[in-house]
Amino acid sequence: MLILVLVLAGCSGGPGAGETEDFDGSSLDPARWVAYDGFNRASAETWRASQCTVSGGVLRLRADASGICGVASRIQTTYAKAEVRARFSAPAGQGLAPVFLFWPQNDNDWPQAGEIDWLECYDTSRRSFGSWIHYAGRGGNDESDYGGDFRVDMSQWHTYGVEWTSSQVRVSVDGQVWHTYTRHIPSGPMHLAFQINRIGPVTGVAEVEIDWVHVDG
Ligand SMILES: [Ca+2]
Repeated sequence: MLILVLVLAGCSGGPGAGETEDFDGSSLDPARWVAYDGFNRASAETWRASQCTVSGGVLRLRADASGICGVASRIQTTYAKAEVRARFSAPAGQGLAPVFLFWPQNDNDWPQAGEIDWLECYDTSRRSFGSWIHYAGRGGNDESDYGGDFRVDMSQWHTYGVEWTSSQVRVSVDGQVWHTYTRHIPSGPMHLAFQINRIGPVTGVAEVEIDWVHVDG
C-alpha cells in the first residue's frame, strides 16, 4: 500500500501535498515543471528556457537583454502553503523584477481568477520586496491590493513563504509572517511559478537561485 501511494505521488507531477523539490538533478523534471520559452505578445517579453538551469542542487533563474527565465509548476492547487529557500544576485541589472507567485490554471481567467504575487522585487539592491494580490474590479479590470514592503538582505539565503487558505493569504520570511491579506482571496485552482519579469529597458543581469521548494497542498 505504501508503495502504491508513493507511485501515485510520483506520477502526480510534484511538488504537491507535503512534497519537497531539492533540484538535485542536472535539469528540470519535465513531469513536474515547465520553463516558458518564446515571445509573449501580451507582455512583450522574450522567455528563454535556456536561461533556467539546474546544477549543484540549485535551480537558477537568469535574465538579461537576450531573454528571461520563468518556471511554472504543473501542479494546480486550490489553497496551499509553500516555502522556497532562495537568494538573489545583488546588485541586479535594471528592468528585471523577480516574482514568486500563484497564477490561475487558465491564463484566460485572469484577472477574474486572481493572482498572488507573494514576492515581487523591484529593488535592484535586493534589500526589500513587496507583495500584491490581483483581482478583477467592478468593470472586470485588473486591480490589486498591496501588502507593503519587507526589508531583508535578499543576497543571502532566506526562506520565503506563503500560506493561502479560503479566508486569508499570509506572507512570511524565515517563518515570520510580515503581512496577512483577508480580502480578494483567490478561490480557484492556481499553480506556483517563479519568474524574472522584464519591467522596462534592461541593462545587466539578474539571477535567482532556488535551493528547494516545499509545498503542502
Ligand atoms: Ca537543493
